[in-house]
Amino acid sequence: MKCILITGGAGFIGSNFAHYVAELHPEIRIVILDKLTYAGNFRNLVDILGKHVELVVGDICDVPLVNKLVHQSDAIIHFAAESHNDNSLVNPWSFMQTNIVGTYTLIQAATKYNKRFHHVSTDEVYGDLPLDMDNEKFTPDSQYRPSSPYSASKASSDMLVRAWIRSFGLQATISNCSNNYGPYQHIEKFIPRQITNILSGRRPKLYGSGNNVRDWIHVNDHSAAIWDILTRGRIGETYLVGADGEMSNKAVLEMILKLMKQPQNAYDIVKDRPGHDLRYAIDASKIRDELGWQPLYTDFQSGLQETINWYMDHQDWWQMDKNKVEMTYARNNQ
Ligand code: NAD
Ligand code: TDX
Repeated sequence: MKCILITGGAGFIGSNFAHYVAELHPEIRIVILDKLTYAGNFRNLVDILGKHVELVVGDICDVPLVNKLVHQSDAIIHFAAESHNDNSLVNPWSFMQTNIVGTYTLIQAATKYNKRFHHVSTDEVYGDLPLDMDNEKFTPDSQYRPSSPYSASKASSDMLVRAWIRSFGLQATISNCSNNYGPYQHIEKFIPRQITNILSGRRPKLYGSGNNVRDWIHVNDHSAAIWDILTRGRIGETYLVGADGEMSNKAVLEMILKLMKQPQNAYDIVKDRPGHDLRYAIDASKIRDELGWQPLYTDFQSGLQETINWYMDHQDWWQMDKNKVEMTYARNNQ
């Protein structure tokens, strides 16, 4: 591959992936297509932009622009999305537009120019699992049962990619990953919200009982998995990505409080998310067995400490958004 197109590369996971490829393969030209919505940040890329890495500010629903960029690339890695469940419950329209119409626009172009396509998706398409930790996990054969407008729009985009593979021979793979954490994650999301609440003198906010379980993976392990699938995955296949990182929200919050030297009960319980998924858990044996991928960040506590340090060291990155994000949550009693 001489040139890759990364959609959504100014967001959390896309920018981490761009850094990952730029470091590993400086010979590859990287073009990033990003609309720079509230979630995209030009500053996530400043240290790699230059001769080999270019940012094009634009919309994945813009057919002429997408056709031109796809035509020039050898492969497309598609991250761009509206990604926050809570926002999708208030205003679902942009989720339908970007996640469904945007993916459609990209796969039409990738089919037209016969380009390799990797679709980045989420474990949330499978709905949720019972809370019992020893219970079943999601596998590539799990039924699609999305619960929120966000996960329904991501499930729709997966279905489009699958149909284009079968009907038009699109050279595509799909990955469904669990909850990511690490640097550059928007402060609307659970872990950075709590860290920046503490750093700005606010109390952390836990939805409902706090018993809901998420399966955490460090964003660098996700980047490595996507690279392995892109370069060695079987066309037409779906790979589930997860690092056996199941923890309840309450346990994660208590770990953040401990690492930041706060009392264990220094948080507020707030209104629960409507339709709140109980538990996600990934069986990643397919990517482990077939591609030899394995997570390197196996100690969640030290990954979390590194992440806390990043938000402490990059207060200028998040501080200007903090009041606005918290005002939006406050309007929703969260
Ligand atoms: P994010 O919200 O941080 O970033 C999304 C990026 O897409 C932003 O830079 C934004 O500007 C851009 N974008 C939005 N609409 C666009 C449009 N119409 N055209 C061009 N660019 C647009 O999201 P993230 O957390 O980095 O997630 C990236 C992808 O990974 C998403 O597809 C998401 O569904 C998937 N995913 C996320 C997680 C997670 O834990 N965050 C887990 C599994 C899968
Ligand atoms: O303040 C909060 N308090 C709280 O208890 C917030 C923001 C969240 N929560 C809970 C809700 C969830 O159970 O924490 C958990 C994680 O919440 P989010 O960070 O909003 O993530 P989630 O809804 O699990 O979805 C994430 O993982 C899958 C990403 O945002 C999605 O893009 C990805 O597909």
